[in-house]
Amino acid sequence: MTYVQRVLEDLKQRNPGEKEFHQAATEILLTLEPVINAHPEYQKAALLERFTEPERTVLFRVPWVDDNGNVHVNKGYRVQFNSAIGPYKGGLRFHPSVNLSVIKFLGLEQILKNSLTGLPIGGGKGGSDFDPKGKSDREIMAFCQSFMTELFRHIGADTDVPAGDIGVGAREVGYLFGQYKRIRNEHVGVLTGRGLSYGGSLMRKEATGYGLVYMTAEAMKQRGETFEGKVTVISGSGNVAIYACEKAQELGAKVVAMYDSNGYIYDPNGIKLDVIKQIKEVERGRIKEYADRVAGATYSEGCKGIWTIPCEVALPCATQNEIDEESAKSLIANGVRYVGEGANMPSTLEAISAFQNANVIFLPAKAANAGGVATSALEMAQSSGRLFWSAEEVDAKLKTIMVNIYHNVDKAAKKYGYEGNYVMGANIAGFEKVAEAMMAHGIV
Ligand code: NDP
Ligand code: 2IT
Repeated sequence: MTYVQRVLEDLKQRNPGEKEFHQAATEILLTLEPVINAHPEYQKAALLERFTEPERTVLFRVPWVDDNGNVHVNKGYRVQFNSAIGPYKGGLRFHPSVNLSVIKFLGLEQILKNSLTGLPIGGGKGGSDFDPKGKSDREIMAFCQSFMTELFRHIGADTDVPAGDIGVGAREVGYLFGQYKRIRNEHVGVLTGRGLSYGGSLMRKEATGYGLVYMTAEAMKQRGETFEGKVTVISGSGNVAIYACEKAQELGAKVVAMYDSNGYIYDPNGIKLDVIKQIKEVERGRIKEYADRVAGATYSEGCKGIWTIPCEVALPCATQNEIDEESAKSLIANGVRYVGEGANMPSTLEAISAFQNANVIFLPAKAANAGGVATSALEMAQSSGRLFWSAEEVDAKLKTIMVNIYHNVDKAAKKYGYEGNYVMGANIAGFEKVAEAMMAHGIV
């Protein structure tokens, strides 16, 4: 058994039942063999054992009172995974499916993603099993205030800087920031994704979706292609999906389908994004309503069917494991050529293999969705400098970062003899910097 295989087996035994964490660790560790073989000193320093064990895991109780006076208790999490190259950085997810395994998989991915951005940010992730759906604004505020009343003691602008993720957007970040500021009496860049009136950055809202499309467009450019006229399917209809759709459409793509957790809409004439924004951003409604408002569009219950729609480009932007092997095979049979992951770990290990075996250009999440956290790091830079950059300036930096990540990943894959394997390229390119910093710090 190799060193990498042994670390993976030990990780599975020592973290029993954490299936999402096992999945992310498997995807990452097995691709690192070539780097590990080139650096025997890593094994001596137990580098992988340390890399896969969070530096700190905070678990806490979050009690809150609903509008009828009933008391609820949720679980709160913050996993401070790795601070070798910068303060812990990563989002907060509020969704009933959140558990320690989910937060650890997201945290592990975040370490390498943040490294790929080229900016000084370590990896962390947090959240709660709280379900924001159907809650009033006051209930959301009560929950966020209670969550921050514990979290504040663990974070800080130079320590750990959370942001949004599923279920945490501008409204939640606002309530979380308000409570942090009240408790600490400090107006600092302790959260990103803040509103523009209190230290946020222009383009942060758009950054993940735009960044995903910038990278996919760069992969197309290298092959003499563009988005123009390409039929595209985007899953989800939240922050990442909406702005991926906006930029893809701007570049000429024909986006024909999107979904929420209840079902998908198909619009052969091309999605009308203003209608999606009205339903999702303004009304916080269900995507089903799109089919009632737009002639020629249809709604189908359930999510999986979206992957049976023929398309050249698929951009999964909802959640983990939304594309399994069967869905991947259906996409391949229907002619998909580019898959860009906007969500974190949206493809199962089997789906990734299917795409790679079929020579689909597969851009893995930690590279393709890094635009969000990269722009968060730009927000941190603006906060520290007490500056405010224009939208054009931030967008230009975001584009440069995404194009650079693509080429760094491409080069890393080629360097180790795996041309076109962007999963290997992203893991290796992200890991090299973190490994170097961890070695420099000694056994800590
Ligand atoms: P949002 O909460 O804004 O949107 C999430 C979308 O995904 C909604 O349409 C939601 O549907 C759908 N969804 C969530 N869970 C499920 C599920 N189990 N099955 C089907 N659909 C589901 O989140 P974001 O857009 O911010 O995040 C989407 C993905 O992108 C996540 O994987 C996140 O980790 C990743 N990501 C986000 C970044 C960011 O900057 N926000 C940065 C990088 C990655 P419904 O409303 O019905 O729940
Ligand atoms: O998964 C992610 O990269 C995010 N949810 C964004 C994290 C951030 O700190 O902006």
